Amino acid sequence: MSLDRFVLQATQSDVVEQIENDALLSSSLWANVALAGLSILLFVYMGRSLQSRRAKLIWVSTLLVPLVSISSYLGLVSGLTVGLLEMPSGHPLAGEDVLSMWGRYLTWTFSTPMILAALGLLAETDGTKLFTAITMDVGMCITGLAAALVTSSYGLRWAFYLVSCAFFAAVVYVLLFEWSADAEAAGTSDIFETLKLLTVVLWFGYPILWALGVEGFAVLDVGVTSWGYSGLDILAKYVFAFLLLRWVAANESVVSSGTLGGRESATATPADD
Ligand code: RET
Repeated sequence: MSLDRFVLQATQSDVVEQIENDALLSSSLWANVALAGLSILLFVYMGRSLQSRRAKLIWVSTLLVPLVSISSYLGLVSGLTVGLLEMPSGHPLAGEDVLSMWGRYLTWTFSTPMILAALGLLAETDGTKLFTAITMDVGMCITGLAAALVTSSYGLRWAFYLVSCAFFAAVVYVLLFEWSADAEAAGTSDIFETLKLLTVVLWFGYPILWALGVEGFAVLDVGVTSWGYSGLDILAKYVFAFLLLRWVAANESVVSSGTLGGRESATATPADD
């Protein structure tokens, strides 16, 4: 095995060269850097006049989504979080060095909990359900990362994939059944149901893409897989966050009436209400 496998710098230059030589792949990354940048500016602007704690918390959670995203995509275009992995026997590309964009799975650990926090706050759920959704989601991302990084055994890649799916099932359950009821009670049902549907449908696209892409059955090549994730990201992150923030900005009174609501400067006690 050549020495450059062990030297981070050399590996980074190698993979950056590969990315730059593939127009489809590099455009899938740079498009997201640009969109994440624009989203950050737009979201800062959209949340500028929010007053209540709950609305502000939803805003910060939402704003963190493109902030994490731009960091994630800069990690990919710089080669920092991309590597050449030799696939184990049994894999369709066994023995070949495959370009793995593993940084995606790592950074989902930070972006997806923000999406769930924003949705949970919108539904005015309780701490237990929020904790459950977020920890299960982190479990999903970390085991998804493990599935992508295991090079010793094809079977164990899929074992991690299945564990990740089990975590995912818990997240979907909370979203579909627990939070829907909470949102109903909180009076945010209309927007919650729209965002829930958008989230659940799009999130299912990720494991499907993983299975079809180079990490799994390798039916799709690296560029197509990467555009698949980038396209899903555009909808599941920026479009989702835009719809949520637009609603919160226009309906702050509904949001601020919840348990975490109330103006920051408010001195009123519950008895005054
Ligand atoms: C993996 C592979 C293993 C099985 C499962 C997965 C699910 C990933 C999901 C990702 C969602 C990402 C989002 C990112 C936004 O920043 C890890 C692909 C179930 C649901 C919304």
